[in-house]
Amino acid sequence: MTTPYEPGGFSRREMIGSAALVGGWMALGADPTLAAAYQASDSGPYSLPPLPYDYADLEPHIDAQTMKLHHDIHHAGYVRKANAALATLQRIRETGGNDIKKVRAVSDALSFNASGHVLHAIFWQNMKKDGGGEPSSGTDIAGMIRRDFGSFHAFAGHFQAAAAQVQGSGWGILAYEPLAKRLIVLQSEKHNNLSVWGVVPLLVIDVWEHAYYLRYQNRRNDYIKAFMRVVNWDHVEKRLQAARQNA
Ligand code: MN3
Repeated sequence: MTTPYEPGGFSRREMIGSAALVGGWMALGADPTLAAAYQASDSGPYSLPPLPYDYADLEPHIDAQTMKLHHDIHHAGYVRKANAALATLQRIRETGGNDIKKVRAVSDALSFNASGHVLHAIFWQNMKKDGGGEPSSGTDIAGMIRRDFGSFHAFAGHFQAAAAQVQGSGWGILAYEPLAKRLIVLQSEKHNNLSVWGVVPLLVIDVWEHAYYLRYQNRRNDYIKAFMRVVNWDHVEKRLQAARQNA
């Protein structure tokens, strides 16, 4: 398989290891802030990256208890299960026999959990204390948002509506699509449905209930507005630069 997105700094083995995933290494790009998420741990190629701030730093917009449970329990579970799926597939290849019939189910688990890991790793970095507002004028992300959506206001309305209208659990995603070289807004159901192959997520909002129910209960729109007040646009700009360099 040839791909126009081959990033630098990866061994062939590492690339093959994660190229099986939807968006795995492509989503990483060359963004150094995500490196900790892709360090091998004892149980496989993925690790839970530390939060880049304290649990309470996003208060009052995102509460500390939600951050702790979300990162330490939910995200950790995706990491563990993604590593486990890869290990199970390796065992199936080695032992063969009747276990080969489990490939469909384990592939499903790999896609779900590894995609969950990728998106959460980006999500934590996408937020910061005293974030929000609009990207600084003069940045590429500000210019491309204007070019591809008309205005920041139009983008924000589209992005928030996409997040609000996710059916069930999922994500709103601002992504760079490297073939058309433009920004697109996507929804994802669960972690891995409704994507476009090859896109690089730049800004992602988790709209699973575990991301907001403790503070906002069923008021998803209030949580989405709160998220917009903690967006780390400097990080989104860094991800865009990395995605364009590696496209
Ligand atoms: Mn989540």
